[in-house]
Amino acid sequence: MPTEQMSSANKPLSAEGRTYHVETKYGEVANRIITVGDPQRARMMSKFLDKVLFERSSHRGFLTITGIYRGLPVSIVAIGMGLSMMDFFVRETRMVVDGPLSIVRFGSCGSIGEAKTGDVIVARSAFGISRNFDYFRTPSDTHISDKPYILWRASPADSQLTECVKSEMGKSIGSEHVFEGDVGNADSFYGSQGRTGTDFYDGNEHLLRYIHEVYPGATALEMESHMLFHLAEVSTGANNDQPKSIRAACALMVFADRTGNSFISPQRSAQVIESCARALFDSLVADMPSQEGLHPAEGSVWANELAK
Ligand code: R1P
Ligand code: URA
Repeated sequence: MPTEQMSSANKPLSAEGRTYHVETKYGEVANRIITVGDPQRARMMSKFLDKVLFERSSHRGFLTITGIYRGLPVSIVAIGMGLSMMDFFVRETRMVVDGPLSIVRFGSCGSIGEAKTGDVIVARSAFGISRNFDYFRTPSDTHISDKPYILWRASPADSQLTECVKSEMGKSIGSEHVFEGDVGNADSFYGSQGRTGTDFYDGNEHLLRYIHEVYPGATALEMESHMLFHLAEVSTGANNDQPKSIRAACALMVFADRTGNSFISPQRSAQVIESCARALFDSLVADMPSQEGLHPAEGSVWANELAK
């Protein structure tokens, strides 16, 4: 068990030891995690757990569900949308779980490659796409870049976890529906994903072409994966002496076909979630098949289950 946790400005915790935004504490979150954007997706996926042991909705919109899948503790965390929510989730979850964390993001995306709506894209790496605010000043100020959007260098997905996700996903929905590629993590659904309109000046008419020039393997656009992979890349061990205590992968359902200009129906997206749920849990179990040495059975919501 962890030593007594103190609340501070650096690390605000409730009297019960819950983190400030996600509102979980030691023993409530498993080392194997599926993270999604939409809480409804999290609830749909929780039906595939053998047993649900814990559920909490935080005042900031995070939903954590922990249960048992094939005899092992697994959590599903719905985080909402965007880079900051991923940052809150990864950092605050790291605060309350000891040992290695395997995190698979199961999100939605727009395809800028061959994948069509209903297909799944597994991320090889993820890069950031940020709006260059200074470019839009009058007169424009180009001290960071003379382009309206900044493309950050890619962070890799964990190769072992990604192989597990790809293989389980292929078994479940057919390998012809599983694509692999680099994912662009934009800071907006609109401007920095190259969606055009007349309400705002976004300077993004050539953005998709620029993305393909810089990242020829770019296949998907979404809003969280680069932050997840980046934090995994800079994660440190329990005593700050073992790098990369977090390993991460990402599977994205194609909701928008940006080439064919179509969007998935709610019925079809529900079907895709149902078809992928088991594959995602199975990939976490294949990646981390035993509970030996993992963070505490004692005092955790799964303690009694594992003792059976
Ligand atoms: C935008 O509609 C949201 O969908 C994608 C984007 O990353 C963004 O969060 O992912 P989720 O479906 O997981 O939320
Ligand atoms: N999510 C995104 O961020 N972009 C899309 O086009 C679809 C889902």
